[in-house]
Amino acid sequence: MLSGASVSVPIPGTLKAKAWKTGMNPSAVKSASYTAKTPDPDPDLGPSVRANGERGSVRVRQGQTVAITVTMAAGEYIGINADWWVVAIPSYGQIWYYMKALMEWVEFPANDLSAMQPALQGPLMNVPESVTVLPAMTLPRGTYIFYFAVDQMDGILNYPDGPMLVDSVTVVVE
Ligand SMILES: [Ca+2]
Repeated sequence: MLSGASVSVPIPGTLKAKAWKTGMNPSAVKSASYTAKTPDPDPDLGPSVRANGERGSVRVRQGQTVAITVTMAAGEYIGINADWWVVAIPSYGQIWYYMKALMEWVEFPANDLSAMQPALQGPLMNVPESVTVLPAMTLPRGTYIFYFAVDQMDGILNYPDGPMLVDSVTVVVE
């Protein structure tokens, strides 16, 4: 992730992220606490996820639709093989969701990160035009966090040890 960025993660603790390049040693570990939801300081690098076109935190009233889109700016990581992850975590219940393929969501038991599969496996590339991962739909009242992340291509989520580039958007349905 980006130095100095704060992100929301479902598990309390410290998120560690390392930059990586093929054939190079990982860079120094960068740690960030994520109690505060501050905007990404460099929105032009890495994955970005938006709700109704907005980053960070979005509020809608019940009955209003929510659409989730993603973009990617690969920057210096372009061409590096990666797992691409899209995950939705509701604040209620015991079911979370990951995107298995474009707009194909699969539910899994909350907190069981090993149950997830990447949405895509392949080299990091620039995706400047928004790609819809959740078409506009109404959601039950509650809070939802949508994550878009990339990490080393090994089929598993490299959390919490990284390296990982991640962005999230929080949706509050009132
Ligand atoms: Ca991985």
